[in-house]
Amino acid sequence: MAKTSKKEEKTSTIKGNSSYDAKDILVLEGLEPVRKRPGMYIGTTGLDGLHHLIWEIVDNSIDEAMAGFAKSVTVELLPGNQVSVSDDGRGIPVDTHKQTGKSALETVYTTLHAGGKFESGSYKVSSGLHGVGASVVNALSESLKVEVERDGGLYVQEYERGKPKSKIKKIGASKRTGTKVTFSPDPQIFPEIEFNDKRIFERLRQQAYLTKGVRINFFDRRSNVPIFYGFYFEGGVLSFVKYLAQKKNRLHEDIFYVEKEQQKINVEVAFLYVDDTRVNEMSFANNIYTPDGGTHLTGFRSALTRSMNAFARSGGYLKEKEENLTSDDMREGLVAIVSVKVIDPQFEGQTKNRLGTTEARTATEAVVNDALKEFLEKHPQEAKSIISKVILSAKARLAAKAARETVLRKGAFEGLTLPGKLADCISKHAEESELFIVEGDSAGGTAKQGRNRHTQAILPLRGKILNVERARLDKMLANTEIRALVVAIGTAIGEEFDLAKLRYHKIVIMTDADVDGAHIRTLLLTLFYRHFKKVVDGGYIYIAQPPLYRIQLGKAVQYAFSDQEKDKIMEEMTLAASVKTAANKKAKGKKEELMENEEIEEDSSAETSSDEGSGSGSRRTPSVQRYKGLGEMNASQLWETTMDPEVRLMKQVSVDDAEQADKFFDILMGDDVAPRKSFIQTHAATVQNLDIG
Ligand code: 28G
Repeated sequence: MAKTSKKEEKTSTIKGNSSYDAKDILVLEGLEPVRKRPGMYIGTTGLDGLHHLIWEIVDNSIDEAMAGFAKSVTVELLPGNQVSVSDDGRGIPVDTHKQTGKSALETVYTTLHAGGKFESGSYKVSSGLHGVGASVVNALSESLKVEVERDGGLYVQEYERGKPKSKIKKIGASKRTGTKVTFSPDPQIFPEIEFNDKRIFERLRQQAYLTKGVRINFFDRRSNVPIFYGFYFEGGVLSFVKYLAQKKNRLHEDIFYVEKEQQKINVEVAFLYVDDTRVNEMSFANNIYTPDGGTHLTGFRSALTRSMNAFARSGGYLKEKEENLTSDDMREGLVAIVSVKVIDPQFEGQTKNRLGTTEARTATEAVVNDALKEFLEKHPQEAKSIISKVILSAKARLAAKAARETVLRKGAFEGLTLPGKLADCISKHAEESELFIVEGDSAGGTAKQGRNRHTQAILPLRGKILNVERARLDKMLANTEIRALVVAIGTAIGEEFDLAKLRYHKIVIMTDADVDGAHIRTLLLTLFYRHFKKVVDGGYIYIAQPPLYRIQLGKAVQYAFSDQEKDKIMEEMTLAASVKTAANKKAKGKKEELMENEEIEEDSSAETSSDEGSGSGSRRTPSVQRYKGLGEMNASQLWETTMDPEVRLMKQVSVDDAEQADKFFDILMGDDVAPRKSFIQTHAATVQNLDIG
């Protein structure tokens, strides 16, 4: 293609017509610039841009649906990189315009930005962010065919690289109406042409949620076995929220939903709370995703905050002296869709990912305020669940704030020497050093004796801290023992945190297998999660796995880490013993054997003393000891079962584990006894080794 100046580009298509002024020239620009700089119109000529062609055409069908004329849209991928899109709307007008000598259809498909952005005062998807129009798709297709059914006829016009092959023709009769566009992207423009069916049908699914009542079909007919997806959602964004929350635990049954027009803006919002700390909030303007939010999202958030605070106050959930719940408090576990449709949306920001239209804020805020007030009044169960969740988030926020203010002052941990209770390791290399945080002074003493003092350090923590402090996190950091731990870790805390200063690359929590042990573990994990997240992220935190049972037969000793394992070991040992018994039968009398059989221990929970060194060496029944705490092990037992790197089991703590602990922290450690009790009861079955008695 010959190089042309900008001026020439603009005027090149307005042949023989001198009555247009500059403004019209822009409107009636030809398609050459599109083929010259496709990136300007569709972003890239990579796979993004390729798929963009489909979105452009589909958007036109969706617009015809939103205008109330099309009921269904069908997208088909055909062999030979052809795509076809059809709708059952009115059909693009085909009659020839007197002045231009062209049909509306041809004008739409051969001129840039034709048609105007908000001609009939209706909402349009296609006027949105990219809204470059069908002519751009035409320009970038090696072939494109438009079929229109309207006014009793079937009309067709074909193009090559944006140029009509002939005038529009009526090729038959039809009683139906609608538009069908079939095109194949130009390989001269797109280096790679490979449509991704998943990408297409996920987008269509989203569009179907956002255009309720419209059916969107997708066929992939590229191979012998066609793939079909059909989307139709009567519930609109309510269905969308249901879909997003599908695999989550809902905190309440009924989903909030409103759809209303206000100040010529259509507002559609649905939300639900799930048992999660993350937010899943998506906003759309004219069916276009706005990842950076904007005025509509701001409006939604302020309505949510305002309504919830009003309800929490009037319902007595918030005391007079307590401060308002914040917008952030509302977000944990929220699954929400905010969708607005405005006549002339303004997108802002570098990437135009944010809605700027001011009226969208007031409209969304007003619509959600009214509807939410009513929802909370009519759904007391929902209201209670939501408010409780939000208040829990607020409490966590206040606790964290208090902790920052009181304990995390600059230099609060500066210049502190290593705590006296720490039995440090000899090595100064963090990579090989391990810190065992041990529950209780007595187990601490045992661990000190049993350890490899070259690489293993021991820090005993008194279990008492729990009962004394009833550990709020802020108070927790004020506790001398916890401060000792913080100093021992070496990274400092808050603003001064420095992972490079971590003194041990394994920090091992070693607690008893009972309720107190579980509490201390939760407390420590929460501490690490909230204040040493990078240490958790780095995989430096571990949980020791001490055995639950010691099983002995004669001089043979085995350890079991679960009830199942204990049963298996018992069985194996007994079997081995009976083999031995059979061999012994010949040597010893039958009477003795019978006597010994009566000693078989069945009850695993009964504590028995082992007969180590009883001298006979021929006992044939294992004895079982259940460890209630680390203190019941001697130093060598603790080493060989729990601390020896060669044989020990240790669980590396993931961020998810720590996040779970953080979630349960307030329940387990908080002042309210009732929720803690019910939590322990409901989770007892899932928590291993939890000794409630
Ligand atoms: C199948 C693939 C993509 C479409 C229509 C329907 C009308 C239309 C489309 O008109 C031109 C200019 C201003 C009115 C509008 C039909 C009014 C009356 C339409 C589509 C005409 C655009 N009858 N369906 N365009 N305006 N579907 N699907 O492109 O004056 S585009």
